[in-house]
Amino acid sequence: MTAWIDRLKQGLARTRAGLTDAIARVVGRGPSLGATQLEEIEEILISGDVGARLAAAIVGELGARLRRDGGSAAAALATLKALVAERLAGCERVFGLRQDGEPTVALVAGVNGSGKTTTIAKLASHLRERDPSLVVTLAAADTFRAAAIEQLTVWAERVGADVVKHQLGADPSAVVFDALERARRRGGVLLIDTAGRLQTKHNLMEELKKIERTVEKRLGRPSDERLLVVDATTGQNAISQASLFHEAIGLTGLVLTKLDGTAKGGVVLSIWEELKLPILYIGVGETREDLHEFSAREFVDALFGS
Ligand SMILES: Nc1nc2c(ncn2[C@@H]2O[C@H](COP(=O)(O)OP(=O)(O)O)[C@@H](O)[C@H]2O)c(=O)[nH]1
Ligand SMILES: [Mg+2]
Repeated sequence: MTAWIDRLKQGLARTRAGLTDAIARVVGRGPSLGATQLEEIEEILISGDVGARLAAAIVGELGARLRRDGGSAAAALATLKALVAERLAGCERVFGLRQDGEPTVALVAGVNGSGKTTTIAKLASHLRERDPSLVVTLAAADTFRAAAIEQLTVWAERVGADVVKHQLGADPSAVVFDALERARRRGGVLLIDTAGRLQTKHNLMEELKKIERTVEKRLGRPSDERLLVVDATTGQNAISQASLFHEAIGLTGLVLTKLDGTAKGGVVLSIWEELKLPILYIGVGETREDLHEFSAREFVDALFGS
């Protein structure tokens, strides 16, 4: 656990430097916080991808609380930390496994390069760590690039999962159909890797809908999770992106990747504020240890130092 916190802190170092450390410098300039400093804090929050509306709301509340409590500049950071934690309340949810003997099915979507395949591998590894006897099947439903199928196969071997794949260019729903057969026989969890071509958004969404229909037809129920993998470095675009996917397949939650590669980790806040979709996991690196169940408290601690 401690090791993870250190990893998280290391992963979020850029965000801490860009956001929290910058705010600490503003706060540290004088004994109390004036209007100019509050404005500067708002700008820092916006540049850290907290989103303009939310940044204004947080700073408004910060000013109000400091006036009410007669808080010093020193108290400002603690107040800000508390405010951020309050904003994130309710945004976590764990990935649950079905207990009725049916396979747990998770459809994983997202644009190209967001980290779907890597996240699936990390998730498989994480779930098997939690329960070494868990059977994990991966469906290579990104059939558009040979490299994608290959990448999933390599990961499957590494994390001890089974992979169902067809040839390049095959119908993704046919892959999913076969993978569902396999999962129904073997039980456990089925993670479905999908394509994410941005240039043909319409077809992409239609295809995801078709995959979901295949699941519903085969299992007589929707998939258990429809997760969107979002690259945190995408910035505010991530929100409109997520809305499109949500419209198409009704997302059940998000995974935010690459929080290690950005100073804009504030996007976690704006995504939750705008979409109100739970964040199940965050990725802070490229190895299989770099995925963790999202905890608002740990995130805020890592961001503000504790
Ligand atoms: N730094 C960092 N890189 C990541 C993370 N997640 C994925 N990546 C990298 O992002 C790139 C694209 O990932 P991939 O899983 O192939 O994306 P996909 O196209 O959505 O399947 C790969 O080089 C991954 O190693 C993360 O949390 N942090
Ligand atoms: Mg992929």
